[in-house]
Amino acid sequence: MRPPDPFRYTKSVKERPADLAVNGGTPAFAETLHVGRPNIGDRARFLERAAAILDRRWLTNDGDMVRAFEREVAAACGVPHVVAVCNGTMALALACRALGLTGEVIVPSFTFVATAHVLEWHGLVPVFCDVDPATHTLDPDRVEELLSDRTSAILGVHLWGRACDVERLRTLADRRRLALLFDAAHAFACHRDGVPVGSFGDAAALSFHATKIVNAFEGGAVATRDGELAARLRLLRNSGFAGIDRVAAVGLNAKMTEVSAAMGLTSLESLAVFLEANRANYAAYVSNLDGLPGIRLVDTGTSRAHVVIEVDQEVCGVSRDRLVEILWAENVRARRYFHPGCHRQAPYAERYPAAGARLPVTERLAEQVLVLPTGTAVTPGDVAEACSIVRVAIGER
Ligand code: T4K
Repeated sequence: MRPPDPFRYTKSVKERPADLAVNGGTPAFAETLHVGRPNIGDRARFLERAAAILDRRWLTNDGDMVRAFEREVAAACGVPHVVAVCNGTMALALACRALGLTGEVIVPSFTFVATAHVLEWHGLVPVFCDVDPATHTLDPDRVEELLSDRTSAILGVHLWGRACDVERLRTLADRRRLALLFDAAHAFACHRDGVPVGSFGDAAALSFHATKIVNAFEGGAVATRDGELAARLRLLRNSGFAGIDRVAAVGLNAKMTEVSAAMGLTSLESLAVFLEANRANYAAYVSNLDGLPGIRLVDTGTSRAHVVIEVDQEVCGVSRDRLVEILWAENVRARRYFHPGCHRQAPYAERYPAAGARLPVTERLAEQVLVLPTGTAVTPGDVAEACSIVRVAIGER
């Protein structure tokens, strides 16, 4: 006999189809359950830091809080250099510029659109590549097929915090002297065989957006082992200023503010609490979705900051989109990240109308993937209730 599972909940308000809110039942949650509800650390610590910032009258531009945040993030990523910026998009943008990318860049289409937009914004050509069906990250075999004389870099995305096949991508990049950049927006506090995911590649772009496990309201950073690259990034984030009135590069204003860094530092102090909440919720999802036909829980990064399922309509009889309607009616705001794939969004859809034909895994995932709520605003009991809705929706009760 199996021992009792502490994460398995037997009591739920949704037992039969008539209970569903789409069929006239009362919504399961009075307060909406969001994907990406921010984790809030110790308020008193944050307010103390905010007061210190005001007292110092140093609000932005490489202040003490930003420097302290950079040190903490560098330690967590196991790299010597971290350059904090205003968001993850600017982290990617500055990294592309600092690495001197030109021509074509291989990038997955199954990602947040900012990954592709950054390339487009720089006048680079995003070459959309398919992903591995198990990990949802770049498929190195498909990458190899797309390399050309115009390729200057591979931009992999550690989607859901799950590391790309970093060894094979490194081999491909080295063979052709390409830059290897990672979008690690989802990967802070994730490890691969004990190695922080943010440490891979020539550089990794992190996001500390409100919805991320550690947040700085808005924030981002580039992590790298390369001191010269870090120095270029520092120039680029501050309009190219190399001294008080000497401009040495075409930079932008990508600076992180002190109050953002204060939130980031406060958030980092509670990281263990956030991780514990994610792990408990993930265990509850594993337990309560166990054995549901046509529902696959994806093995996401070790922070478990993302809970991702694939819904196979052929097996469970309900489409992902119908499941979204059912969950939203119950006040569970599950999200269709990253539907419909960058290649089907402007301006890429018009430019590459046939791209879908060489992206079969992306096309399927864009139709089947659903992201479910987790984080400190969600409890294992909420998870059990949300899973009971899925069960009833697919006729498993
Ligand atoms: N690369 C990848 C792979 C990424 O996923 C992202 C961003 C980036 C690069 C770029 O990093 P950043 O430049 O954003 O730092 C969100 C986030 O805005 C974005 O950061 C994130 N990825 C993306 C996956 O999701 P939206 O428009 O779906 O999120 P939003 O702001 O509507 O928030 C989602 C839910 O979270 C809301 O329904 C409610 C809840 N929420 C949100 C905020 C901001 C709250 O409860 N409180 C809040 O303060 O894009």
